[in-house]
Amino acid sequence: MSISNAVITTLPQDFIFGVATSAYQIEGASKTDGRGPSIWDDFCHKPGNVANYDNGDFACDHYNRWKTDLDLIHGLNVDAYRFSFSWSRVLPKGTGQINEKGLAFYDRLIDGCLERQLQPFATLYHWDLPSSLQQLGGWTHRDTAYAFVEYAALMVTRFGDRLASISTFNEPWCSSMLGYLEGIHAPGLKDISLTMKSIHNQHLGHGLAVSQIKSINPSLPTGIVLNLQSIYPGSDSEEDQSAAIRHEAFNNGTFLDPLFKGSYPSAVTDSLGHHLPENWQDDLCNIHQPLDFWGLNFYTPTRVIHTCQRESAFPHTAQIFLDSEHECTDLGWEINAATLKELLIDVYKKYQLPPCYITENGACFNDEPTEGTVDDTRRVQYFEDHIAEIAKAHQAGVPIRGYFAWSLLDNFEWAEGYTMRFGLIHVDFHTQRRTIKRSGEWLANLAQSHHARKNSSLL
Ligand code: IFM
Repeated sequence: MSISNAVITTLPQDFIFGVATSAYQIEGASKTDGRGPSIWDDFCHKPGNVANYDNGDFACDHYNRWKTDLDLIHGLNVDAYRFSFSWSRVLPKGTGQINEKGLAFYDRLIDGCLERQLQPFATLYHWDLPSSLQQLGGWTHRDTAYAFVEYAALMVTRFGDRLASISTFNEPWCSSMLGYLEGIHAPGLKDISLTMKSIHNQHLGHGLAVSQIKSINPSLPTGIVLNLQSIYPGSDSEEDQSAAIRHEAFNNGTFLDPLFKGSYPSAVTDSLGHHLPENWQDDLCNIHQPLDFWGLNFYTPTRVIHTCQRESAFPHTAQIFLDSEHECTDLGWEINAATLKELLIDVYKKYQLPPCYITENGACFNDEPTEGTVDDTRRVQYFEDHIAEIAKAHQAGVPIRGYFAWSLLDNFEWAEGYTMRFGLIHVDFHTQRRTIKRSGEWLANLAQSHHARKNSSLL
């Protein structure tokens, strides 16, 4: 299988390819060299929260294997590596005392990227809040936003001059909706009032951190990563069409509007505004900051219907799955690449946005090695189809600068533990043996062809 030349040549020449990971999902070494606990350590160690009672204590042991893992990334011929910092590794209590050994790890990692010509794309927050901050209320407490600014300042002062970019948050939708509303992610709460507060305080942390980052290092490209939903009504009925509009206001608008317009959607404030922190309006100008880029993480479309159950809260919608009509991944997520292009075009129509990177895209298929190879052709097809749609979106005028495959390695997939595999590289979690899958080889060929095209046009 090979991606057509036509696709490659429609991507801009300075388009970058990369691979992505996050700290808690791969680092392990959860108690090593002074790292403090995070909410995910606490959540995993309570029975019933994570499949098989799995946890990130060892994960992919990347803390010890970073050098050979960077060699593997280099071997994939990609331009960039997107990773996240573990807040509690560098500030074990979230604020105050700095852990130099934790900073030294990221020093080694970033220098290791640069030695291998990999652009380091760092994310400050990929869900692993230091436990001490959760004890004070976590994201429901305004002080967590201020603690986040202190952490951002520390990281940018130390590393800003060696990073290719910094993102404040990865998928704040997940931290708040899955962590505070659905209770399936840390900290495991189910409360709409706490959810709205957690959303607002993350926004505030983002906005204040962006100003701080820019005052320390004005030339460091700064952005945020969102998992926007590509939303479709489950039927043609008027009820379901209105449901889709409400679902979009709640799940996308609550994030896009404050960040890029300086307001919340009125449908959201009319129904849920009383749950926002007092005087929330005064924060909007701090939240709405100019950004150099934003990242979109995309996996699957969302189909919704109206729900009239009496206990249902705004937006009064329920998600449905059309698994009989579309192929699905091993996590049951519908595969539908065209919906990525539609989302990109739609969101640029509705908002004034800076250029975008696809900061995550990938699929869960649990293929295992046979005779030393992992033949994950379904993942290759998934990547091909999605990159082809990205090229179409680019041709339609969407400013897309790059694509990061999720993920470099099979890793700790949150509530699914180690049961669900997204890697380009297979990990045997008993031996930590890495096996490059067919999708890894495919990405290496794609990135190489893209470089060849770039180089030939320079001749
Ligand atoms: O593994 C996650 C990642 O941490 C955030 N985005 C979605 C991925 C797949 O579920």
